[in-house]
Amino acid sequence: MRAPFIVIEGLDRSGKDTQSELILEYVSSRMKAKLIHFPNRETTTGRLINDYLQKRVKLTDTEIHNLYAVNRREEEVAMRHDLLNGTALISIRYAFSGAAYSKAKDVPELPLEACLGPDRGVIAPDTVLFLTSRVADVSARAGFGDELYETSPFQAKVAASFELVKQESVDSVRWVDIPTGTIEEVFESIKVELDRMLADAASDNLGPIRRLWA
Ligand code: NYM
Repeated sequence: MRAPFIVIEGLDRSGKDTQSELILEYVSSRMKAKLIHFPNRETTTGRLINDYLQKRVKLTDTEIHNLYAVNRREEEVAMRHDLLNGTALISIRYAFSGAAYSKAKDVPELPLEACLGPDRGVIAPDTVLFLTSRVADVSARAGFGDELYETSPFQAKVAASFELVKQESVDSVRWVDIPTGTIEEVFESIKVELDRMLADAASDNLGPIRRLWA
């Protein structure tokens, strides 16, 4: 049985970590499941990304954009293996963040096509759960501002670019905008999607692994 691949996306401090733990617990009660997170800060590329985000090293916008994409490609073999061997994957962020954050920088060298380019053909998730949120709410959360990109004007641009990325994605993935609410309310909306996916997985209806934006 091919296992489902679920991506959770949203602005910084939008609740992805909290919801992904609930998703992991729920999915794990039905099948093997793993939580992954991009950027994976444990690898060589991830350590460099971490230094960039912590403002310890400077990289050009194109360099960091490509580095994020390489950081995802590094996991592809392991991800494919898990999905084909019945382990569901829940990923906090994926190529959608990759394109949205770089597009939000609004620099001439990164038009939308260049933002999507390095991730074309990566493993497509079955569903993208996009946590909608208001910039005013995320910017009021604890820790906001610690890393590069965590400013209200930039997050507003990221929200707008996620809309563009969504338009590019709806043909190849199921994109679900999750309305804001309490932790429990948000998870209730997510659970509807999980139930649908788990039912598809159980009846072997997920189909073969697809490629994103390809
Ligand atoms: N980010 C994340 C990108 O700019 N491009 C990407 O491809 C990915 C995966 O990294 N502000 C940004 C979004 C976040 C930052 O992510 C670190 P997190 O989930 O806060 O560790």
